[in-house]
Amino acid sequence: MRRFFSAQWIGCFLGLSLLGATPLWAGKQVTISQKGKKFSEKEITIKVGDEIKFINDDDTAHHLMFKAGGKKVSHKQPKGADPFVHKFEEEGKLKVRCAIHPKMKLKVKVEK
Ligand SMILES: [Cu+2]
Repeated sequence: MRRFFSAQWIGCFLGLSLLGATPLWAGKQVTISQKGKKFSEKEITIKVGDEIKFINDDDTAHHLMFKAGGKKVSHKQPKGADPFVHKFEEEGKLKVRCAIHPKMKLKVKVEK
């Protein structure tokens, strides 16, 4: 019987990690900034497992609000606050809004 984890495979994975390649199973990270009371994109498409890093580049506070994977996310981000990173684990469409500025909207499509 052939073993699934052959020495070649292990060698290959080790080689990739040594080269600093992104492992196939790791999601990517997309940065969205908030400036001029707008998100830097109107809509984005990401994959399940990807993360969005929200940055507040404004002179004012923002308050991120969205529903992803059946959970409500509410994150206040004052001026100069640390970035907020969220990992999207489920497929679907959602809207990210700001509780303070109703005109701010970002459509997010999470694909498999
Ligand atoms: Cu805002």
